[in-house]
Amino acid sequence: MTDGTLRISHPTGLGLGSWTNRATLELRSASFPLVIGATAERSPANFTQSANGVLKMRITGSNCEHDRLNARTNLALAGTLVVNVSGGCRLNSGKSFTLMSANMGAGVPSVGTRNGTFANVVVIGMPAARTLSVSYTATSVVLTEAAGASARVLNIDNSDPATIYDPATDGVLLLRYLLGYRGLPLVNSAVGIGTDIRNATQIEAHLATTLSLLDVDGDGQTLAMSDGVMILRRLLTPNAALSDPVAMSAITANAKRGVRTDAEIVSAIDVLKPN
Ligand SMILES: [Ca+2]
Ligand SMILES: [Ca+2]
Repeated sequence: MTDGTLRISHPTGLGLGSWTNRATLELRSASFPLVIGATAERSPANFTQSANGVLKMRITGSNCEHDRLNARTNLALAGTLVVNVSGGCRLNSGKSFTLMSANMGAGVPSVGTRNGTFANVVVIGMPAARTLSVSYTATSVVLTEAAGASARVLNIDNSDPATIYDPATDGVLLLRYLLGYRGLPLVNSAVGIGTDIRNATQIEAHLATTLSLLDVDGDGQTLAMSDGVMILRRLLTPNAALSDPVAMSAITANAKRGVRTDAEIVSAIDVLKPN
């Protein structure tokens, strides 16, 4: 598969052989795992995702059921995994979810492994005070939910709550930094008020260490006129709902690069500004 989006809800909907995803594959089968290769077959059946592939899975409903993708032989992973938590699922008890498994075949060859990892994992719909992180075993991909907010990356000046995520300070600091300003020109008239406020050197260090997280459209670069502009727009419209496509598209208009959807980009921004 090389283009477009394929939504799939039948457990054997991809047939009996190997499958390579170079586009967008969206699972809709929380009741049954999507199986790559029937277990009774004896030839290898692998699932491969290339660097430009996007795999979308859900954790959904009041019981937090989740999509699964099982390969009879190998999983070879790259590209992007998008996990959407929705449908009344409340994650607050340290649950873990095995989203993908290799080596699920009973036939020969019976040894399959998981190889590679996703370059980007985007989680949409988590409460601000919880995190969902990905880990890998020799044969599987696991998401584990835990307490603890992600870091307040977008409180760039480390100001007090009144200006915690403020377009006129944090937003301006980010844009100036990405445009190359350092020292006094970086911080001039753009720092808020707080007991542990950062100076220019500390702001530069904070942004240098979090730069990859600020690549909110996931194209591999953190740029002023794409990531910086979209983050600034989100700081200006913090209450626009992820479910409002018009508002989401206003945030990303003429700025986004890469393959993420508008809501995925804004979700990636929101992760950086927990309450
Ligand atoms: Ca701030
Ligand atoms: Ca980017």
